[in-house]
Amino acid sequence: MMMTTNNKFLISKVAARRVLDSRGKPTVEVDVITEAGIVGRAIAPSGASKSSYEAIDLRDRSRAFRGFDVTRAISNVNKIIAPAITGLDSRKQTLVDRKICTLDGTPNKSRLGTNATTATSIAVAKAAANTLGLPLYKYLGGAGGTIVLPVPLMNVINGGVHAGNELSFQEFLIAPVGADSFSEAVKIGVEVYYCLRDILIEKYGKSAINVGDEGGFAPPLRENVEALHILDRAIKVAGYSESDVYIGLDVAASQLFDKDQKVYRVDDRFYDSNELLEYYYSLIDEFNIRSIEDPFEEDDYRAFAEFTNRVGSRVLVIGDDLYASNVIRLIQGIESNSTNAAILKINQVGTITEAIDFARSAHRVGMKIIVSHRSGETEDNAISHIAVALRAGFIKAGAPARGERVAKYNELLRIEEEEDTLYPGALAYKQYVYLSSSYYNW
Ligand code: 2PG
Ligand code: MG
Repeated sequence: MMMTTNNKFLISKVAARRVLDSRGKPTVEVDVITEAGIVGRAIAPSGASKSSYEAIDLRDRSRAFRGFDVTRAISNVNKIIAPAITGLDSRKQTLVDRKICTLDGTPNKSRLGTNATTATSIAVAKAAANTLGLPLYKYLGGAGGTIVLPVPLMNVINGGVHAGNELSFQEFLIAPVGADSFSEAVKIGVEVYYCLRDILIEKYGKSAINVGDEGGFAPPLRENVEALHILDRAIKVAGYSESDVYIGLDVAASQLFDKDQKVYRVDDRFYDSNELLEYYYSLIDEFNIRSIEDPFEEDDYRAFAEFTNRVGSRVLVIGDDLYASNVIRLIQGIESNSTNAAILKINQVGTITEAIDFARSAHRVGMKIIVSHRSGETEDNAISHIAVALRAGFIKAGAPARGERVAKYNELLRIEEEEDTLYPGALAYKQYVYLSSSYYNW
């Protein structure tokens, strides 16, 4: 006998549209509406320094928007995904995501496009959360227990492919760990950002405070060390010590790697991976660097492992392009002890379920997870909720400036108003501290 169901959580409509991201590029926004008439809306971000192993962001390659239009991805949502998930229970995230993966049928979402699948997957989660009347972080993270707010890794000096300057490292970040709360961490981050601004103007003039894609300054510097000295000074001038503010780097080394010559071009010099290791050791000796993301190109698990073995007790060695939020690549990293931390970007893999599987697998072996934005972002603040839901302890969301970046930090300030919140500060960096011993809702 057929059961009739009157379930307000059933997906009644899925609709995609073209909106713009922070670089003015088209991207996919998806609305998922439940039978209750409640909407979940999400927008796909997009990267510039991408891993070869990440899911494919589908672009039209037509003349419109100079090849960046997303009409194919939009039509994939409206014509392929929508009919397949309409009628499913929005709370069954795993089922919905599995369906999307099956429809795509490729290992890297190259048929439907990760822009189509990511926006849909997140919109489904939001629709279920909104229908339940819960904030997304509670819905995904399970009710009850202390809310762990993440340490913000704020990218205050931009280089690499995110800026029009000569700096080879892509990101120079600050982590305000010596705060008692997330809001105090934001205050510290902003104060350092202001001081950095003043120092840059004083040293190089007003053009030095033009900003890059992630809201950090993009000064006309050529040497990474120079940027680190300035950052160090800004932290001190703002009145903070080494235990208050840690420094982080995202080298994005795949961008600096010459595959034929097997060398990295850094500050106009060439390094093989052993020389690069030595270079990093000297930087870590001189500066208060506590995290380095992608210090080597995306296939060099061995160099990552050697680096982690040597500095891992003091520094987070983070795999971003290395793993591309992909569990298969993560397993290889775990087996070779390549890193002690990993970046999580949902659109690198294409659905929330796969992203959470990745985070769980990393947490299970004591690897830290840093939930991350992309350089092309929007007002969507889902990653703030996901960082809290996962008890990740870290979020990387750009400078404390520019609307699409502060949208993430502002949402965390709102979440902080809940009772029983914890800001882990330096504890988040400690090995063997599991902020993530939480459970998930499905
Ligand atoms: C990174 C990211 C975000 P993109 O490399 O970590 O900062 O950059 O989104 O361009 O890949
Ligand atoms: Mg990176």
